[in-house]
Amino acid sequence: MPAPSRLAASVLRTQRPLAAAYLRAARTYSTKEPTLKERLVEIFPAEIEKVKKFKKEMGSTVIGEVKLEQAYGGMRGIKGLVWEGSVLDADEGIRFRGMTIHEVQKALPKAPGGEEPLPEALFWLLLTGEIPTESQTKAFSAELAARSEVPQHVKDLIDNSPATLHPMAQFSIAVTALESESSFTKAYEKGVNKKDLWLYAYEDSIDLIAKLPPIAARIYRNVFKDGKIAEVEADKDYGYNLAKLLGFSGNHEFVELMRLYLTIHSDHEGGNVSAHTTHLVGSALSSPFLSLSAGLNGLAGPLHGRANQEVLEWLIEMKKEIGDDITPASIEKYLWATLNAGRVIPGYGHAVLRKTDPRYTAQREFALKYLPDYDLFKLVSEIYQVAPKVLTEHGKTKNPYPNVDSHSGVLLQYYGLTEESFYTVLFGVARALGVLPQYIIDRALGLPIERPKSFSTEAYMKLVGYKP
Ligand code: HAX
Repeated sequence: MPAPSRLAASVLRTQRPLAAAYLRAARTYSTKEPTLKERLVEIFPAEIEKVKKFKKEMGSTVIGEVKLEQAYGGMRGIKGLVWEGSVLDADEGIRFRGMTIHEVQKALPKAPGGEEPLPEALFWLLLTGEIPTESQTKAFSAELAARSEVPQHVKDLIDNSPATLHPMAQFSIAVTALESESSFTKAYEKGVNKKDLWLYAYEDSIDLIAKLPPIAARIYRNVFKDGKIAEVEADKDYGYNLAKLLGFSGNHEFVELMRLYLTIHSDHEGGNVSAHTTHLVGSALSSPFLSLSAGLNGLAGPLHGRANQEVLEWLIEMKKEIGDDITPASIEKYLWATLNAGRVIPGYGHAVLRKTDPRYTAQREFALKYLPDYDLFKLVSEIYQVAPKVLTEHGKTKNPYPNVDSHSGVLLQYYGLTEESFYTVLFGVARALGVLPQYIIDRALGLPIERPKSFSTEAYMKLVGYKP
């Protein structure tokens, strides 16, 4: 077994006896290079110091102003969160640790024979700011596979859920029930030093991520198939195993789609409902299991992650309505009918973005490569030509362009994953890879419980000197 680096070893010896036990376990999967946990032990002390110094020297600097309308407007644009993994630019889209989606697609390690990035490598990048080597990624994939066993009581909960219970509700229940495994909660109950909490946050987060594919697949196989689930392969990557467990083993293109899908759906800075909720609930020192399940409940909303299901249902309705007469004029008519019925065009608009979502573009490029002639893809492409104009004329939405959810369902349909009420569960698996790195960082930085200030309308009126 290779030894941990000298710095990691000394930190472990002097500060964190508990970490040594974890490190031994992690080394089982290790290569000659440091494991993810070893890197964190090396990186975090300097990061913590950096933030401490920054806060001390610049803490009283004013970073923005808040208008009354923002209090009533979903707090849009208020700078009040710290999120290390990604930053969203209104025009350019998401950057993961400073890298665009294209750069990430190029730079992250791939599976043998694969061209898409490995999502577990993205998790590493989001957490550390570093790109893991191929062998580090391989060791990390193996660690996730090794930790994937789901406790029997969680399996029973899923198996006993009625097929009529939405897959996202089943998913959230299962993740909540994993709380029984939480080393974080147990450590807290034993009175662990606050400085050590991140170690338990890390362990829980890795366990949780590892168990998501079998949990998601169990829900899918129970609700839509024969309830039988394949085994995780110990030497395969995360996306491969997810595809296999869902029942798409041997379909290389679908495996590639899962790798891309999980990567691009992972993180979208900290203010979106699922990320913010996970972060908020975590600030009360609820475990990663309880925090992520809260975030998943937010993701299940139709204005957020469930939009991918809504898009598919809306496309199917549209196809029924307009039949083979797919022309710009017939699409425009259908778009107006949706808007005039007081509904939103699902998959269009965004709270921050003001251009086409690069996650939409990444999926479009995948479709152009593998399924350029698929009729639903062509329909999505036709809508893309018409919807921005219609939404602009409609005059309400600040962003008339498509978001991530506009495209994902079509790709899944093509490969035979046709049950759209399952789509948000896949989004949830991906979102865990984005929000749990921040959960771990939050505990390492010792961030306090979140508590913004609220006022009643009466109190706001008084505050701004308004007399009705
Ligand atoms: N179709 C019709 N109207 C839309 C619209 C759309 N796609 N997008 C926004 N609008 C409307 C809003 O409902 C709002 O109307 P009211 O003034 O009557 O309330 C108005 O335009 C201004 O909204 P906005 O400031 O442009 O957008 P918000 O920041 O309030 O909301 C949403 C952002 C994504 C929720 C919104 O664009 C929407 O509802 N889109 C459709 C649902 C969707 O695709 N959601 C997924 C978004 C991506 C994501 O989070 N994925 O998980």
